[in-house]
Amino acid sequence: MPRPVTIAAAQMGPIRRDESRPHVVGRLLALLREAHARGGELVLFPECALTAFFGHWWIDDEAERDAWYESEMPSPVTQPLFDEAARLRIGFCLGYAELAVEAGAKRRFNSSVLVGRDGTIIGKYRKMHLPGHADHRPENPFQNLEKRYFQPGDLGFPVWDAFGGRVGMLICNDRRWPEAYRMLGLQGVEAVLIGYNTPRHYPEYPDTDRLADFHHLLSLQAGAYQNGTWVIAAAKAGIEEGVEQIGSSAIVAPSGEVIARSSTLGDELIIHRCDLDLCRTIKQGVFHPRNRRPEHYGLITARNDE
Ligand code: CDV
Repeated sequence: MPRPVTIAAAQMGPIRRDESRPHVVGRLLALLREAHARGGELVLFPECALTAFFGHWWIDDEAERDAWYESEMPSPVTQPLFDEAARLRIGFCLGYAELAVEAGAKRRFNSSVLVGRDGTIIGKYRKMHLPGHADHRPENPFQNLEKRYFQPGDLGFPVWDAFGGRVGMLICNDRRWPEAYRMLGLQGVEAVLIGYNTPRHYPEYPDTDRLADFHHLLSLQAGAYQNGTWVIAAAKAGIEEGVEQIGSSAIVAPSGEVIARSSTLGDELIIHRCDLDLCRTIKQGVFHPRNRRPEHYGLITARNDE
């Protein structure tokens, strides 16, 4: 029995450093409405979708830094997105920088929420794999300060029964790690939603610059096929405050085939009617659990280096 759910990846072009959140929310609303007009039931927005990717520059002052995070979700600024989603009966996944106060201490995460068609939050994920560095590297053309600005996620790799199937979230760098998909795959995930900001240039290893789109798609396609799941990925693309970021937002089938791919570096919606039942062929076929040998995989969690 087919189990179709129409999912959109809402790629965004760059966000200016001085662009206000209400203006950005206006852009998200336009993409949400387009998704609805094209039959969408669930829309994926990028990682840290409400502002420019501030991890690319050094900020000394704590108050100035904190202004880049959201201390509530929804907030008065993001509430219109939740209200419109509920009115249109369309769900969404939104990435944002989260400032939480837990046990009296400030904690900062690179997070995303999954929101149902009634506009209420179904679940939250906090990015586990933080790339980059914590030290100041002013000699680089731009910095990647995720290790300074965020803590690793502490919510594990949850999945939720939603939109007629089983849904999980990853954020950007997570998509390069087989273990991240595996954690979701072992819980029967059928759709993995991934927002990202991926600079084309890797200051420390520029040899890989020419391969940025290839490695991105390779990671999505492998994750999809090896776990028998749909993978949907939405970029923040284009030249943002001098940093060139890849596009290639994509919808990948459980077969590993790219079914839809963005063709610009701006705000652009791609959409597909994803049959969740296609996951079964791959999960039960070549990757049937009886063929797994978890008793021999201990090294994966016991060791971190070669
Ligand atoms: N936001 C990210 O996690 N970006 C990384 C880059 C810095 C390598 C990525 O994996 O795309």
